[in-house]
Amino acid sequence: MADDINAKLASDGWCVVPGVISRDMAADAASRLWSIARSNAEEGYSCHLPGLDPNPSMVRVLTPLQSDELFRDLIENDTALELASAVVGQEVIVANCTANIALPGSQSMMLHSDLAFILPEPWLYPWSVNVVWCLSDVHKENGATLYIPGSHEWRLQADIPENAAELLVPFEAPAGSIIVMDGRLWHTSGTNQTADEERALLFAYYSASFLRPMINWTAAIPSELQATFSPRLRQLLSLDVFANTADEEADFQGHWKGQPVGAEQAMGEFRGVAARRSISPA
Ligand SMILES: O=C(O)CCC(=O)C(=O)O
Repeated sequence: MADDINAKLASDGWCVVPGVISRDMAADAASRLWSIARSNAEEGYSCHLPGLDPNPSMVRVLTPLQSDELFRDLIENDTALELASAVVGQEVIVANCTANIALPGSQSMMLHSDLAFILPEPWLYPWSVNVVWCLSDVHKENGATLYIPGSHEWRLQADIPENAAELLVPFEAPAGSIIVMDGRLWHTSGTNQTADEERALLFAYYSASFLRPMINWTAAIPSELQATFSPRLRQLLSLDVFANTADEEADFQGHWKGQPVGAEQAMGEFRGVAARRSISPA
């Protein structure tokens, strides 16, 4: 990744990378979100979360990964993963993945940082990162996400100034870009003041692998679907047995039940230790 992008991420806590996917692909992804929202509604799940949004003009799609391969490709996208690792460290996992379509009339949710959702204060290190896929053009008038410059340096809730709401500025980017946002950056959704623009964003939220994700992917994704996933996607979603263990350590540990050597050798070794125990009980 270009040095200037990494330097900007480290100093400002965010960067925009344009053209990661084409405008057509972004538009296709946005229309697939609508299909997912529809199937979730058919199953009885509303895409309005009254605890988060002041009105139903924000359409929240909570299951992109489970519902469509395109979003699984985006979560594994090389550019996204490279930037996520540049913020968080080499081993990242997926903490959550959801999308918000802000329709005209949608309004701001509460100010928050994404790291605060998964880790209590103090927020000392950039242990999470949101890669925000712009599936439409995003600008102030159509409800661009608003952030507070420098807020990734706030360590405690008490550091939030009283005039925080006055400090918000929009992330603006063309469809097909990603906005990479340090998990400590305080932000909120904007207000969509346009007559007819839909602002669609996919939030691919990654964290360091020692933090528990917001979703237990093993429980959320049907096992037949999990069986089709690549090794990298399985690792990103923590689907395999080892968790909270660096890759190399998992290699030393063999199988989670022990070293896989076969019953004959394992029983021979076991009889050896059991016999020693009977001679000299611990
Ligand atoms: O939709 C947005 O612009 C921001 C959404 C957000 O931060 C969230 O849903 O946690």
